[in-house]
Amino acid sequence: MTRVYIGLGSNIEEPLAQITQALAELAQLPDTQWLAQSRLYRSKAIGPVQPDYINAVALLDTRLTPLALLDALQALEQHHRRVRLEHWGPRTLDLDILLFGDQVIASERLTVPHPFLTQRSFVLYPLADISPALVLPDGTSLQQHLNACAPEGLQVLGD
Ligand code: A4P
Ligand code: MG
Repeated sequence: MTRVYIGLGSNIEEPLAQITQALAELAQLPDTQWLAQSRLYRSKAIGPVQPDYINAVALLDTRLTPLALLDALQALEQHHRRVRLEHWGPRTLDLDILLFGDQVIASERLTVPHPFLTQRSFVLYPLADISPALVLPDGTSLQQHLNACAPEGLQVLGD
């Protein structure tokens, strides 16, 4: 089993419902065990002008290979009728593999750790909810990236 962190994001068509449903669906993936989820966050969009996002991170234990997991996540995105219009543009559901154990992957379909992980507060803060002592495959700590990334435009839902 490998521990994987999945980043979830949605900013159109009832984002809160999209994320809540996607978290339940992740718990149902084959050969996969649900471990934990972060709080839910509202975040200012990075990229073109578009509505705020709801973001969260889930931690799973899986026997799937990285590509099989990516296939499963893309099937879930399709199920949420995601339409790809514009790079970094609005989406009903975006599921990113943030970390796959300690693996470093650079293939055509997959870059792991996710290339923008260390620069995005809407990924770093939810990760810290689950695993504050996390160390990335390159040996850097989550805490040092948090220290360099203010939680600007980031709000815990319910606060
Ligand atoms: N791919 C490569 N590596 C990965 C990975 N680690 N996880 C490939 C998942 N997919 C990965 O993705 C394009 C291709 O990336 C996939 O086919 C897969 O093979 P996509 O989601 O279809 O394309 P995209 O939307 O153009 O890019 P991407 O990478 O999803 O964008 P990001 O970086 O996820 O940014 N602002 C806020 N506040 N919150 C957000 O969640 N999200 C984005 C999207 C922009 N701004 C945001 C947010
Ligand atoms: Mg994506």
